[in-house]
Amino acid sequence: MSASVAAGILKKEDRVGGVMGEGMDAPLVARCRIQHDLFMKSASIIHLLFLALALWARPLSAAVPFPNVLFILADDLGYGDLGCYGNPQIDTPVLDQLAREGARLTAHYSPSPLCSPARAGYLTGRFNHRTGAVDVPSNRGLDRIALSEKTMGDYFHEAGYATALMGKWHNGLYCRDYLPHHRGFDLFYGFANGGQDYWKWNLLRNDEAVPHDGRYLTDVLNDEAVRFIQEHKTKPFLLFLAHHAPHSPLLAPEPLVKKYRQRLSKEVGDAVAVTYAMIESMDAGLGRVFQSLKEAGLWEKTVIVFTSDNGPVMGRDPQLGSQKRFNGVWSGEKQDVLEGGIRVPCIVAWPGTIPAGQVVETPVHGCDWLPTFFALTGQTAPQGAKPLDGVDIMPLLKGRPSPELLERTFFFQRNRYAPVKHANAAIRQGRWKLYWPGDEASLKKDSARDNPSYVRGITEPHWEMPLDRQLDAPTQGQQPAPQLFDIVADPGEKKDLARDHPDQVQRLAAQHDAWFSSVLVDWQKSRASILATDREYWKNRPSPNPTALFNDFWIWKSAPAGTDRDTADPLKVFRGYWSDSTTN
Ligand SMILES: [Ca+2]
Repeated sequence: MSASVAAGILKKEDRVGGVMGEGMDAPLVARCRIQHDLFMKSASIIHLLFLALALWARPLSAAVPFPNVLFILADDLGYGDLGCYGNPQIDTPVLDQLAREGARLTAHYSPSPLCSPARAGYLTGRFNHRTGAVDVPSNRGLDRIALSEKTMGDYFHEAGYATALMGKWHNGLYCRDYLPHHRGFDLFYGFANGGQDYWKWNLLRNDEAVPHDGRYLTDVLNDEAVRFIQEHKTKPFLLFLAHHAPHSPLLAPEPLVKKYRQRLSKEVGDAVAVTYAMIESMDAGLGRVFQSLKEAGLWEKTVIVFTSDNGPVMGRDPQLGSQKRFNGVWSGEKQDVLEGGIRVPCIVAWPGTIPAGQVVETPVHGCDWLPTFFALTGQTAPQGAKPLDGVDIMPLLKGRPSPELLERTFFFQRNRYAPVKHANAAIRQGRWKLYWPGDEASLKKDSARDNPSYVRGITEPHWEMPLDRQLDAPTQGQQPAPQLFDIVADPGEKKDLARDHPDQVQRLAAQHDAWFSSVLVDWQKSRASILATDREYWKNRPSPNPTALFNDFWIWKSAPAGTDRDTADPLKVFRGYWSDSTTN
């Protein structure tokens, strides 16, 4: 999408205008008419007739003036991981049914192929670079959304909604000001880092530690969602349910694992069996969440979106082996801006308002959800809110595709640490996609320096440490030539057409470069803001003792062979990890 589109997303006509979608059944037509026509300034006789019919067919929902929002985000769940997206081996009956009752999107793009930046896009409705979140290392602050940004929580809190974020955050760990309950969410029930043990989890309920109690993490989050819904039967709410499944560590209830071990061939292996068990477990729990909406009388008063932050991991799990599995026709996986990394399942349901059984092929971007949801409130954006990069797509979901949406321009770029223009970058416009592969230098991970921030959080209670203020300069090896794909004729991105269409290459490259320059300026501002707030945060707090923190830390397993844990200095073993934070 272009910057010019961005500014106008909350126009009233976008959310209330409308023509009848063809192929809709009579009750749905009536309900859509209620939504549209109530706001019409002048109604024709035909309109009035339709309105009368609609009112006769179904009374208006007077108790809840605008709908609840339930946004469900899975973690590392790929396009091919649900039955309704063609997976022949997995059982996901609840989400398959949700798709039958709503819309199944076949060209839904996550803002980024990686956890933190993808979430930043979903949460702010802005390209992730602008927010500061471009990578995952919490110890470097690269996962953070700058405090100058407004989140979905801020928008809905100020609109009078009850707001909650449950599950994985991964958009700021070390400075408490960056946690969800300081970012517009009344309730944070989850974990702030990128990974968590599914049995020995350690959660936060706002500032209170919640120790594990024997339940499976996925069940814990669904239980909490049910509780939240039961407590908010009369007040509109935004519930951002960020499931950790099926992200590693790969752990699932044994009976389900056993079922998939028996179902899958030996060649597929245990890692996939466990992954599918994790997904089915989530699916079953979501069935309980949906049932609680029905029992509370909120089923037709709640917009539900289910999607994922990025594509599947297809590498090797250290214990369970290959994670390679079905992912539709797409190339690439998590971290890639090839379709397999960014095109993720997305089901949208609002029973009675969004026509059931739709398959939406128009490209949709993860930044669209905030403007789409918020337009339903009829409120103005919070003070200090910045222009959004997404647009309100509710008209599309109600059955009104538009040429403008079909031709929108989407941008993706993801490398390690500081953003590099032509590293793992892509622009899609209509049927064309221009793609720059990532090179080894810009994608290389400094594991010794980065891993402790993830690994520690998996098994340990939450902990604080200063931000690593050092950031390596952008690195890129030989700049790869861009490849051009006709994404409609060649969805698997196999045939490079760059030589046949140099004009398209030049045109799209120019648009990408202009976009990158724009978001890079915003990233630099956000980065400076994040460093400044961190410096202020730690000014009057004691620095943690690194030796104590690293004592008995299982990241020692990744130390070089021959390292004596009892005598080695962790600061030297994990060189650079603490950076200048220990001397400031
Ligand atoms: Ca993820």
